[in-house]
Amino acid sequence: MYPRVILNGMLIKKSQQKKITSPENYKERLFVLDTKELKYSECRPGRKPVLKGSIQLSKIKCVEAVNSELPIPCHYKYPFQVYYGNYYLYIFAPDHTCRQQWVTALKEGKETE
Ligand code: 4IP
Repeated sequence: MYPRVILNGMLIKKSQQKKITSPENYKERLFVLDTKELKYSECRPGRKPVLKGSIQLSKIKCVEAVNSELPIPCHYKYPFQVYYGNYYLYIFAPDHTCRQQWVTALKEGKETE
């Protein structure tokens, strides 16, 4: 069966710093959640989105909103985390409602996958 898109939108992600030499940076990405995967792509005006990463829902262990006391160094201020494999992917939503939508959709997607 083909995957069905559940939710999509522009969010900001923190680099996962998978290597010791990886930089810490924050990039705006188009996130697409479907019934199988969470994918993120780079979008540039006049170009097709370029896929940068994907996480199978079956690999996701936990999804939670993050309450941080620390200043948030990007312009979207509502973080949530996706824990999968050995990594934490930090994603920032523009508002509380949007964050809640993503957290709920990811939890439901993970359960029904
Ligand atoms: C990259 O920095 C981007 O932030 C990548 O994000 C990120 O990959 C890389 O982290 C990080 O080194 P530069 O663009 O300055 O090279 P994106 O793939 O969205 O472009 P992740 O793993 O977060 O997708 P490492 O740890 O994978 O190198």
